[in-house]
Amino acid sequence: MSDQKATITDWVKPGDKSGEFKRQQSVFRNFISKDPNSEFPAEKDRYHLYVSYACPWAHRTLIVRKLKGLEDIIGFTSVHWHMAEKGWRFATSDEKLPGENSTPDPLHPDFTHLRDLYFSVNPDYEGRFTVPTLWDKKKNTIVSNESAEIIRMFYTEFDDLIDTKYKDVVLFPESLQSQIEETNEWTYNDVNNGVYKSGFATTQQAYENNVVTLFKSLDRAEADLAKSAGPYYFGDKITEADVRLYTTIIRFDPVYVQHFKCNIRDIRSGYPNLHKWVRNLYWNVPAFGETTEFEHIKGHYTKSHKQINPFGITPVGPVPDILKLEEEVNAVRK
Ligand SMILES: N[C@@H](CCC(=O)N[C@@H](CS)C(=O)NCC(=O)O)C(=O)O
Repeated sequence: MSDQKATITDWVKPGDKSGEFKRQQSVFRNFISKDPNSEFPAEKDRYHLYVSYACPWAHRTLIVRKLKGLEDIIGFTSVHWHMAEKGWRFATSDEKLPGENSTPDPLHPDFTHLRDLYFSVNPDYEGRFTVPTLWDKKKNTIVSNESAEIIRMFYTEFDDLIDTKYKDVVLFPESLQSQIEETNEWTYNDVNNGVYKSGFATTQQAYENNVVTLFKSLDRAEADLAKSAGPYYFGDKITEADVRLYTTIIRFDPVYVQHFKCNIRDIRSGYPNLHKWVRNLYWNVPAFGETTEFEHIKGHYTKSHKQINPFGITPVGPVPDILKLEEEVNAVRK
């Protein structure tokens, strides 16, 4: 045990000799339900989602909210992209940030930081103040701060309140559930979290172990996409596998390649199938493209992680953040 006290920006625990970043478990794990007698029943305008456009976990929830047509049912606020000693903060009323709803907290005008929300529920809260946070306006409490579970609630529990066309959006179809779960296992550990484990490592060994595993799993995703019978991970319908992989791949070239040293290859010149897949989602599916805010993404990582980038200089490239559908980098152009 170390007697050094960890602060919010210590990504590897002080005294941990492995140099490995270990992500904490989320603390609030309640579920919204269709059942009107449940503790958190699905209702219009009862729940509010706090996100950061920068954060890949929160990004999942924004994508699913739109895919399922929940825009009028669940409101949201994005925090400012800059995270400092007190964690995420809300934008102030004089700040103009790109992206819908990057505003002060509309529900608690005196809250300056996301942590205020957590402390209002539990003044002794000792966990991390993470996005996404799903808030219940009736009970004034946090329903969940675990994106993997929030998206699953959105898949089904509001189905009685939405149009048939959105009810028919099935992101976790029974016939694919075991394959999706199996894919989640390695995309979560090696890819979604793998970029963080590479970038936050404080020893050469921890970095190399994680970055090599990350690229092996990207190779696997590339091979799977080559075999897919349609434009999406499992054929011609979007599923959870697309949502979960997208939020890392869209950040890969603009941020992870240089900031987290994930540079064995990049997506645009090294992974033709992933590149085609991610561009199709970004340019052709509004739930993906319209929830992607590169200014938040680039600003957040490069200016918040001072151990990695002490001067907070944001690299200009790559230009552009994402290529158009038919464009290719020189190395790939035929
Ligand atoms: N398991 C959580 C992870 C969420 C998470 O780690 N979010 C990051 C932003 S990308 C965060 O808010 N970090 C703040 C902190 O750890 O202090 C989920 O998937 O919802």
